[in-house]
Amino acid sequence: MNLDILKKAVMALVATLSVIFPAMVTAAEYTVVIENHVFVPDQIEMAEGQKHRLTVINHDATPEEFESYELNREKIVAGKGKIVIFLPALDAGEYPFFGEFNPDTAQGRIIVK
Ligand SMILES: [Cu+2]
Repeated sequence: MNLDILKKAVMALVATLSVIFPAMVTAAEYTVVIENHVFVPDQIEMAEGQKHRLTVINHDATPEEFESYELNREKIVAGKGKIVIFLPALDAGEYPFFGEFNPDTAQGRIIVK
């Protein structure tokens, strides 16, 4: 199989997948790390009118809970664990989130523009 045919086959596959799994293909990807009970970064900028996939990686040995009233999300991330939060297209604005187990230090916000 020459490279051109392979390239066309891959493009056709991606086009097919984008029809079957639109969220997988079009969601913008973000990562936030929990370290010493603090979110790094503590501000995440997201674009308006687009779905989002936020990976939360916990470097601490203790569990944390990613929580946001504004985003209507609440999910435990185990010590040294990882979770993925799927978010729909959001209106412009600020969406605070916090770590429910360490709310004094674990504070952050998503800023949608
Ligand atoms: Cu909670």
